[in-house]
Amino acid sequence: MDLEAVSKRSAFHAKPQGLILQYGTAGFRTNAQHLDHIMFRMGLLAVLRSKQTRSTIGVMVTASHNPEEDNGVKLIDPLGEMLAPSWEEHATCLASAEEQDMPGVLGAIMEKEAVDPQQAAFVVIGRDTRPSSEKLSQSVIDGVTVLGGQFHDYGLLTTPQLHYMVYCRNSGGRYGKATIEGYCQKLSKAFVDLTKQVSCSGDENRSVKVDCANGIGALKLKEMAHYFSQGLSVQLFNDGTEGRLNHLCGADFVKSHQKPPQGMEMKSDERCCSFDGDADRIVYYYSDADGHFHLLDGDKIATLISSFLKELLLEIGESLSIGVVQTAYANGSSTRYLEEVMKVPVYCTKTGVKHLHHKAQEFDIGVYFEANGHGTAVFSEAVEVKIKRLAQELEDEKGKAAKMLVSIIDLFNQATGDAISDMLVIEAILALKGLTVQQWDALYVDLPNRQLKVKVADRRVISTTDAERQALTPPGLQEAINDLVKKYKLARAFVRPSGTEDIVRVYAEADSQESADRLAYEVSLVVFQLAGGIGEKPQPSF
Ligand code: 16G
Ligand code: MG
Repeated sequence: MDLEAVSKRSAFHAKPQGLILQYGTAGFRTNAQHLDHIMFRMGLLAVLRSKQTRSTIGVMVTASHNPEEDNGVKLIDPLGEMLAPSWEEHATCLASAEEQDMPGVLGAIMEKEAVDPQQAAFVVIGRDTRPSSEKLSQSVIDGVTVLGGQFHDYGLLTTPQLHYMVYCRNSGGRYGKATIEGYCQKLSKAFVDLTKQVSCSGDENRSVKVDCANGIGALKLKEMAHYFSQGLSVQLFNDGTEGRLNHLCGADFVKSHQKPPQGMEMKSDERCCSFDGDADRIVYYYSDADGHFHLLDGDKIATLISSFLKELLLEIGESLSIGVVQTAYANGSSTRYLEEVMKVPVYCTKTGVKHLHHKAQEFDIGVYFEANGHGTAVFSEAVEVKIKRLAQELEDEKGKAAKMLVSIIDLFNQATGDAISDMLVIEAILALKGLTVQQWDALYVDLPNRQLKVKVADRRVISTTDAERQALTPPGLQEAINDLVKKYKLARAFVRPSGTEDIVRVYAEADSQESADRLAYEVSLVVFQLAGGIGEKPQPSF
């Protein structure tokens, strides 16, 4: 490998001196102006990872739900999973190295990871619709080619579609064809097969309104719509023809403001959903006859999906284990419902899809969702084989249930959460069970909750344990939170440093909105006091 050529080429993508960025929860993310060198270097790193694993690696250029002027990049590992943690560290080192030190850092990673320079490398690249994404993905390609890697540029893709492509390419075609047609055909065939089972007396009027956050989801849903045009009518809003990406719309906006996006024509009781900017998150909602807004977040989605899967398993009569994985942000009512009413084991992990994904893989069937709408269900390979066999062998109702499970396995993007495939699974389940969005919502009532942000000088002073539910440092903080929580009914609160923004996040829930708001405010005050708050003191907003 010609490190001198790398060095020369790198000069065209020079790192601004002193700029240090971290590979965070979901890769690098910041204002697009600061990312050119990062992109080039991630192209280099993807080649090394590809050589080491002898597999195709993905590089996705996106900043998900962040504002349009931001961008970001993340690497996708061979099975369509997030990059392994030890390589996240390499990514941070490589990205932070000053220009003259960069080739040395590259060499050190190769040595540490025993990368064979002679091994071939293949990298696939995708990007979202941000104005900056095309140029930045060219910088990734520049990095790949200077190290002699081969590549395929898919151009515009949702993040989950690139995960799917990577998984397909590394599983010898078993998972599907690594093309957009392959993706559309796989999902639409499974959706059509599944919804064939809907009895005619069910809800005939199957249509859903989708807020696409003015992002890539709109383009990809348009490409797909004709594949399932008969089964479901999908009406797109915020499709990118006018508004700005993620501006006052999208899943993150709807979830955090608990109100409908701009640009969506909502009539009472109509089923609506929002994707985020790269289409890996989805939340549902409707507005009732009195004009009240009702949000069905990732927790409600996990409940719907896991209860349906449990019913199918009961029908088939196979004792397969099913588990639900959540984070500390899961609404307390959802956890209680899953454990006490549905009798499904529930586990809590740290925030970030990779943590949930790994835990979910411990079960025969693992359903994981973050409250923000990011999730999927994963089936172990052995379970998939077994269910496919049962679908052929079993007859009558048992056979029907096994066939439905096969379709669900095909519908879920098992590599990662995927708003398109989640939407199709949800729409199919609602149709099969004849449920309206109101009936689904009524499974349990969310506890009122509030999230706040606090600015501190260094958010690393806060460390947590117990899946982020308890603060270890600074001293006294957890005790102070415990004392505040005791003042309210059905209350819970926790704080954690954000992995994507330079702030500390506060979460509180309680029996009333007023109590949740008060508790969140009081917790932000103790964070400000004990964890080095900067700027203006938190103010009550109630
Ligand atoms: C990233 C994560 C998401 C998590 C969020 C938390 C992935 C693909 N995405 O967007 O799962 O909920 O970060 O952000 O892992 P925070 O650390 O700023 O709260
Ligand atoms: Mg996203």
